[in-house]
Amino acid sequence: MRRRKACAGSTTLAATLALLLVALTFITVYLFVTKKWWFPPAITSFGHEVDAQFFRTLIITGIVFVASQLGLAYAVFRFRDQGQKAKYSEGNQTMEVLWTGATIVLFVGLGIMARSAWAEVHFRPASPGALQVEVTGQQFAWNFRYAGPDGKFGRLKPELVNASGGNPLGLDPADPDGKDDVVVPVMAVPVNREVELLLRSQDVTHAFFVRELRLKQDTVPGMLIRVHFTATETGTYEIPCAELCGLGHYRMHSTLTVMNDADFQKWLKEQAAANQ
Ligand SMILES: [Cu+2]
Repeated sequence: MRRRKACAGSTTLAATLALLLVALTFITVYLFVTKKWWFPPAITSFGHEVDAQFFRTLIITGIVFVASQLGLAYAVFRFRDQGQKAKYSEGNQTMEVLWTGATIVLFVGLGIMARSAWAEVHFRPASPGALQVEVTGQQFAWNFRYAGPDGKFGRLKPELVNASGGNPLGLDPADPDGKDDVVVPVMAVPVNREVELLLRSQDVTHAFFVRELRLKQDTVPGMLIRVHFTATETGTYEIPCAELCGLGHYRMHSTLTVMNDADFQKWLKEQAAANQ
């Protein structure tokens, strides 16, 4: 039986493909190392922990990515068509056990390292002195409610919801606790003070997201979800809705302004006056 001759074309093709893989690998690494497109700086201690976790994950997956892409480039060239017969391989059980074991160790290890940051936001309740802000998502707007000087949120009645009539949350005028509640379409919080968000939705699932807080939490109809944070930098940050919630989803966003305490008290008083 005559063997097929090696053809020069396959060497050129394999070398080109291998070089392309090497080039793509280095371009990708370059983009990450130079931080060409990157997150805005975090403004909470939780945010710094998230970034540290992201960095750990990036280093580990980055090493695996580079090694596997270079390995693939090597294999593409080394095992190119040279007229040889394909060989059947049973695989290598030791290697399979090794890389499955390594993957388990890496994933479980990363999970263990992140657990305190996760627990900090989701399992530890906010401290008693935290400022409470109720956040309500609806198609396609955010509304924020502050309890006012009495520190108590008034009762809401779904049948009283009337956005065009100035009562987007359905505040019950008969409840004295709600008299001083302040409802606004933008959010402000004092810097360096813990803030507890009470997340609600009036219709479908939305998601409260502020990149600089590194905080993203769904708002779910029928549920009251609590998260908390302490912002350490003043500034204005965007609050987009991060859950595809309908045709107007793209325009559902608001702003979070972190201000010093005096400015915040003044802002809250102005909003209260405008609410009357
Ligand atoms: Cu939404």
